[in-house]
Amino acid sequence: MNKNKFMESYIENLQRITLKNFKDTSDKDRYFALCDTIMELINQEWRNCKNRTRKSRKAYYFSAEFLVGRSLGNNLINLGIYDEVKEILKEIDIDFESIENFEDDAALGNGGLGRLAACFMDSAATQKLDMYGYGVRYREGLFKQKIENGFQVEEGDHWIKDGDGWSIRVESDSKIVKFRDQTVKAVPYDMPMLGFENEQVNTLRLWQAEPFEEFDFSYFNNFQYDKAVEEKNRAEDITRVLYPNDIQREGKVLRLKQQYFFCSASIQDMVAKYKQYFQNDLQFEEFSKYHVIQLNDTHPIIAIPELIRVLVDENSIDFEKAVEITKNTFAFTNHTVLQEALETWPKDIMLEVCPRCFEIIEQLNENVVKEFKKKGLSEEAIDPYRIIRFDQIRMANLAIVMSKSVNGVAKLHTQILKDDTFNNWYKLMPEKFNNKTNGITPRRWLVYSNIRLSNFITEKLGTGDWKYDLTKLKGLEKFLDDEKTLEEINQIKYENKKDLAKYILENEGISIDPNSIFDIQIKRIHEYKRQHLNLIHIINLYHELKNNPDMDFYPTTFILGGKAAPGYFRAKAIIKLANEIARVVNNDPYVNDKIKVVFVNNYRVSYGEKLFPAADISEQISTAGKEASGTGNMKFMLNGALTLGTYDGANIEIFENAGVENNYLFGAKVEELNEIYNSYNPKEFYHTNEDIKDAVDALLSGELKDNDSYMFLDIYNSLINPQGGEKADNYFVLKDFEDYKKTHEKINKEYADRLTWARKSLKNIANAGYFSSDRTILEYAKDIWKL
Ligand code: NBG
Repeated sequence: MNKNKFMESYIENLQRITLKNFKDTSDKDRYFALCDTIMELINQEWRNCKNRTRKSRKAYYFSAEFLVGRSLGNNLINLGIYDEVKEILKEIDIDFESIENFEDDAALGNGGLGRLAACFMDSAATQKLDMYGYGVRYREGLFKQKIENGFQVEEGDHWIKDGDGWSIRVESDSKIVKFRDQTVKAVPYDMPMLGFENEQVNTLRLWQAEPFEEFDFSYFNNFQYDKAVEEKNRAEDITRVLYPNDIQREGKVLRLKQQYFFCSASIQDMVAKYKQYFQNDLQFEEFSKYHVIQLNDTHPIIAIPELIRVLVDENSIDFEKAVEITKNTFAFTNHTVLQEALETWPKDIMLEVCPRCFEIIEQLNENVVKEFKKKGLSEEAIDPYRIIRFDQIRMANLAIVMSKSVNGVAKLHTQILKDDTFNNWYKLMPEKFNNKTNGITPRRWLVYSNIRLSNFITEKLGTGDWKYDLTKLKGLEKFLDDEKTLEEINQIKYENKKDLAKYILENEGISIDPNSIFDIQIKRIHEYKRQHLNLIHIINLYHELKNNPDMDFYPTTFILGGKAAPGYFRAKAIIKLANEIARVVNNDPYVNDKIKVVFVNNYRVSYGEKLFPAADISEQISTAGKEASGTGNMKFMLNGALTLGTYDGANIEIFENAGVENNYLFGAKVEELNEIYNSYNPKEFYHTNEDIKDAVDALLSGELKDNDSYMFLDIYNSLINPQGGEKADNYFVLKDFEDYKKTHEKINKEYADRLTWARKSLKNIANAGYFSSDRTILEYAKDIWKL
């Protein structure tokens, strides 16, 4: 990059877009001008990539969520000009951090599933894989979380209200999407996805819904202005909001409309391009040779009948042949074993949204039934395989029959899919099933967000090659017994903790001590993730410290963060509980120098970038068998935190790679939980374990106040009183409590030996290479996509 040229065009852009003199421009102006300048810089390579890949085999990642976060810093890192641009800005007296903070997170996802899609985009480009992302351009990203009086309050997140510096509207590629009762225009916005220091620029294409005709002038001329605007609103409604549910599904017409909307537009886009570039294959003989579609969970499965529809109805392909093409095109990833997330759609809703797709699904269902009868299965034996049953369309079944590959996202998860969730299918078609353990991009989650550690690693290894091949971190193991290195590791962590403490003071108004242990649990709030296990442990510890002030104890700061789905009462109760514990503990002068509790407000990607580098302990305490993989666990590990975790999801692989002795494993395993499932009685634990009783009783003793919301009673009941068909303590919180507490005590003792701790930390960093999403994406490319 030519520095002078960059500075010149930056200032020129700034003045052009604002019509102001340089010194009068605001941070917002400066931010958007910088986006423009960077977009100009990559324009040529982006076009080259688009042109070069017209006729190449590509993977298409279909996802209802892409949790991109902020783009400025990451793009500069990937372009390799982060430091230079910072310097240039400094020369003209612009503070990079303040314009960086101007950028709103593109929160187009709920949690891990959406963030995984974003990490995959980064890794695919970095590995020079031609992967195209297709999704939805929500006007409102995930809600903003405010905490009022300890309660979560949701606020709108109109993330593009000031503009969108990172997208290009490609009007000419617009598509028409037809619903039973409505026809809308799908307009693509393309975001460049930059590879790390290479020439690859892939595209993330997000569709926005707009009215097919801007205004109905007949209404307008009749002075019925409301009616004229109505259609416009009805169209725009489709991409107005991201459904704020993580794991749970929403059985709403609008939700299915959203799914069909982006899938239909994307399929039409692919077919139109194919016809344009492969004019001599109007029979689509080779369509699946050039396309593979990876379905990110159940949300985009409607793309399957849509491809058949477009081939059959619009291109006169035989139905059976269209089915064959489709089967060779799709692959499906499952992201959870929780039943509440496996989508099913009632027939009437599907008829209301996309009747033709329903017809096609009916036919596919008949095919399945016929085929299985031929195999000699009885009507009853066929039931689990039916795509439609009791007028419910079972999307996962549809995806499994129609895909050439079905994968889980961590070893244990895939095993559970085979043994349990999809066991019926696995027995018939074992060859389809495979595992792809998740990963994270080291560019965002280390190079960008933890500059100190990143520079240190490069210095130690003598090269920055590890940024392209994260397994090279293994080279750090030669410093395991080098005291100076270990001290440096501790020093870096300390500096990061100081930064976080400052940020937390500014944002949460709580002062925390960077010399204390930073114990962090950040993720969506859900019972299976067991934030309440963490919280009742804190209550018990607090009581213990009060009763025994001279107890040997290493000061600890417990940090929690995460959003609750707005309709999930118990998750919101957990947030209130966290804030209430924080209020009581932080205001108690008798324990104050020993424990602090912080619930960070509005946890999101950009907050995570500050939290992961500063953690000593990574809390990964889900009930064994329930967390499909987790990816936050990997971000912590890569940044040198030790995992306090159950034998669940990718934790297991973290223990395998870094050594269980360098982490803290606790809790019951899946097999044990399966065994005791029917006989489990949490009351036994409550009555026989004083610590449990002490902590659980505190929920109702009046010491903690839920402002008459009955939230703490709800948590209490969920733990020990079976209600309304639901078993008590479904997630085995009380069962695992004692082991959790003991493990915390062990951590507290061992932390004091700072060098031994640093050695464990280094062990984790050195073995985090496996968890790069570069590795994951290369596995998809090799095993499933054959790219
Ligand atoms: C989530 C799982 C996580 C996993 C991510 C990414 C859904 C449906 N699933 O454990 O809960 O890490 O997917 O695979 O959001």
